[in-house]
Amino acid sequence: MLNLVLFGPPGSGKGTQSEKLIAHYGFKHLSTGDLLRSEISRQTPLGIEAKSFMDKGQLVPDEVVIGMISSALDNNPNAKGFLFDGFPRTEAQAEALDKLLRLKQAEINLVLSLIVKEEELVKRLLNRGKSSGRSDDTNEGVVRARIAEYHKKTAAVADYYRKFGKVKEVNGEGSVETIFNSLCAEIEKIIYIGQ
Ligand code: B4P
Repeated sequence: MLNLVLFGPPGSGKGTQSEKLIAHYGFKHLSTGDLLRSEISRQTPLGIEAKSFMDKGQLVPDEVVIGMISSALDNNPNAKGFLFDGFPRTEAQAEALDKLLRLKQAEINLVLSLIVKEEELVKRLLNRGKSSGRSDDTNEGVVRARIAEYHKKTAAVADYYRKFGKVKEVNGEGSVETIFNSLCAEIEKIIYIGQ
């Protein structure tokens, strides 16, 4: 079982690249952003609570997203590997994920960290906001708050995995195809080592 984290600031291309990686490798895709937006569209109590944080550009509380991921892991007992997209976003989430995977005799094998400059992130997200209908993409103040939240709480997650030598940085600027090829090259290295 190969488990990957696709890591990076908001707008770095995690969602975009995840789609291509799951199509290519057959991982089970777990995006906390998608799971939360699904709860919001169904107007569940969890979704209503999450929306109040997301609309301000803040992270949703750890216990909410950890609970969601725990259920998603239990609901996919036969997955041959997971691609975590947008999770973990805090050190507490990273520790919780390690514990959940350990129960399944599994671990995170690789963290792919997309590197993109801040002005490019803002440009991409506001651009997506014109057509996506995502309320957190339309207001520049909220977009910048999300990036600030990333620096305050999420960047440290890479340091957590760095201690275990699991992080590979990949340039997240350029064409979607070029970035995809760079990500695949890193994945192939560990698939090869694992054989
Ligand atoms: P997410 O849904 O995870 O999304 P994101 O960080 O905004 O974007 P992503 O990096 O996936 O960007 P994408 O590929 O789409 O989070 C949304 C919110 O949910 C968070 O702010 C938070 O409130 C909450 N949340 C989620 N997970 C949480 C957790 N674990 N804990 C607490 N809260 C959580 O790309 C963005 C745009 O760039 C797209 O329009 C795309 O077309 C474009 N793009 C992509 N690659 C490009 C390239 N190479 N060149 C040009 N444009 C590109």
